[in-house]
Amino acid sequence: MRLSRYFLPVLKETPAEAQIVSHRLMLRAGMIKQESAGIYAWLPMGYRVLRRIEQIVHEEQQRAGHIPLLMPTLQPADLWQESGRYNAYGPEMLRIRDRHDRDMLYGPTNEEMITDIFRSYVRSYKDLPLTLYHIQWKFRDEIRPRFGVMRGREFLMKDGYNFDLTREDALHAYNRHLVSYLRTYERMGLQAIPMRAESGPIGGDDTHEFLVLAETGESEVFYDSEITDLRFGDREIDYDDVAQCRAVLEEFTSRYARTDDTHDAAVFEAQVPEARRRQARGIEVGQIFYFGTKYSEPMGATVADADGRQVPVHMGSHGIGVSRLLGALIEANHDDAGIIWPEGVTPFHCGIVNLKQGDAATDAACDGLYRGLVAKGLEPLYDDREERAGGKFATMDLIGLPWRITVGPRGLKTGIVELTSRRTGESEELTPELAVARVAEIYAGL
Ligand code: 5CA
Repeated sequence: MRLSRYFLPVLKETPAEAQIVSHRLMLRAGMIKQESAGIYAWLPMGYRVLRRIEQIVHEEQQRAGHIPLLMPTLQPADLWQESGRYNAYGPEMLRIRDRHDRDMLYGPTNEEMITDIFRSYVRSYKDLPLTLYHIQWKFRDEIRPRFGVMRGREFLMKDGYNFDLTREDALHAYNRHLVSYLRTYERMGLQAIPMRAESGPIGGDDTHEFLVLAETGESEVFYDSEITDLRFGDREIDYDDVAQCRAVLEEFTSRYARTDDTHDAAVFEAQVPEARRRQARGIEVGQIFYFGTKYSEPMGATVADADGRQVPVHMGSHGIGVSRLLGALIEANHDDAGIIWPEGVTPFHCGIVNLKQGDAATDAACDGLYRGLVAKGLEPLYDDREERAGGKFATMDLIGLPWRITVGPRGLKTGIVELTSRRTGESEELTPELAVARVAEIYAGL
């Protein structure tokens, strides 16, 4: 993409309404525009990152054997009356009446609808296990939408639902989700710690939230500092292997880590030596639930078991805050000059800065770099505007591409360009061919 032809409305001033750094940077970097409290338009740069995050979520869900579908944003109220949540959900639910006076709602989550889909088609235990998921916009009329996409009213969520014959099978699905989430967040360059939590309006007894530690986080958390040393890494996992998935759950959840809803000071003190006790704040980027037959029983989602008896299926639901992740990623990756995207989610792989636009040699070298990067399957952003070098650097730093190649007449005289890491600020002088090869190598494993 050439910046002169792109739509990147960066702001010079710091927007006064934004209280936290990720919100400020998303507005300044031209990623989002507020249309109403807690409702945002995703401008091209923000939309690119959103799509990248979605892509990682899709890949990791499907790797775990979960099947994508797409349910609508608008739902009939009838389904929620069956589960008893239509009245229980309260003012967070946006209720709508259509022209035929039918009660509808903008879905805050999809347990009822997926249960309805399941009961419409599935009859036998032989069709289990089954996990269906989608990535779809949700609406919750939050009393205090704030911090930009972090607590929106309209937000993008991945929500997945497992259907199993027994409690044990459903607990395996729970563990499988936990493993897939660890992989998902790590691929984005984030550490998200599973913590014991409250289930709230979704229901059920077993639930973990995934928290990214950050001072601006809305949740108060208590944990054993040893937990921050755990990494899933690139270990192989067989998602059908019950013992293997359970072992990962045990490894990541045996140490004390709880949100304030479930925190118990006495247990904390008994289990964790004082030097390892931590109290901090975190951003909740996902939550997994096991709730058994809470929806399948009232809604009649049953299957015939091996003896021909009709039994309600055991279910759980599992969410990832896809749009909130942009905020969490920026909270965890920025400096005074702007965003620092991890390679896994960056909107463009590499920036190209032409220090002397209109100079035949620098223009030709930039075009060559651009073609070279594209030939390697990468997406560069070429700043080809007639602007001062300082302005170009400031824009690149603000939007946070992890790598930048700078091309100027002085370097070109000796056949050299400069490759700079946004994170460390370190530069290397290389030939254009080697610079392309280096950038391609960096992204090769991602
Ligand atoms: N049905 C279940 C799981 S599929 C569910 O709705 N879970 S949830 O309520 O925990 O939401 C899942 C994730 O969505 C949360 O962990 C959080 O990351 C994100 N989320 C929830 N509310 C908002 C909001 N108002 N703005 C942005 N993200 C949100």
